[in-house]
Amino acid sequence: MLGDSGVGKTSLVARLTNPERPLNHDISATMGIEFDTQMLTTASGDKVKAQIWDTAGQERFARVLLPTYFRKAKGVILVYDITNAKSFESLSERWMAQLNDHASTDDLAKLLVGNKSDLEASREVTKDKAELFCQEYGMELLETSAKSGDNVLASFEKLIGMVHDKALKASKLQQQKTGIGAINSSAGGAGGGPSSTTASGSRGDSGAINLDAPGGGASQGEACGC
Ligand code: G3D
Ligand code: MG
Repeated sequence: MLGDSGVGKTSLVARLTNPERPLNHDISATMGIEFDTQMLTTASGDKVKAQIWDTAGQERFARVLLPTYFRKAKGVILVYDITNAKSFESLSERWMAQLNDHASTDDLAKLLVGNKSDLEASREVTKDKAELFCQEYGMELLETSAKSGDNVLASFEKLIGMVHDKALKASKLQQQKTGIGAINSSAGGAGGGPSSTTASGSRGDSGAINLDAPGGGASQGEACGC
């Protein structure tokens, strides 16, 4: 999950993983990076265990921590707030630049999400403008509301579907080369990554990296996320 502070990244993940939990729960500002796992179903009916990394927008965390995760990520949801033009501008000025610098963008599935669609009266970013951005960067757009729940599940399922398709294609290629099939595209990632296509795993595992713990970031950095 990438995007400026306050656009609703944490609320979107919370709505997905705990649909019954109200918006203003006790996760004020995300510190560094936190993760949740969630079983999701692709359009083709496959079950995928997604590991979702929720980033904090603060500059000092972004500079130090994010590059490690960008390199491991299989997919990214870029979030802006439809009532905040600045948060949309940050996508091209900041977040896309960071992604291009640090992520293996060819392999990365990307989805643009305009959040807070329930606040239509305060809209500052038109859908047309967002569609243009999507055309430029080759991604799709969904408008969501973490408050009402509108399109939240659809967004995560869309991204995970793209990640899953890429993993299957890579697996088929691998199979052609070696004669052995392996769907898991997260080789080297401890515990599997967001593209892990196993149907096992529990819902709701979650954790937070202790930024003060020596080596904490490095060990968690072995997992990958979106
Ligand atoms: P972030 O993780 O991107 O920093 P948060 O953003 O999830 O912490 O959300 C920032 C604020 O926006 C929160 O309000 C949250 O309740 C609100 N918010 C998130 N999504 C929506 C939405 O879809 N609609 C509306 N109306 N509000 C939303 P507070 O008041 O706690 O700062
Ligand atoms: Mg947050």
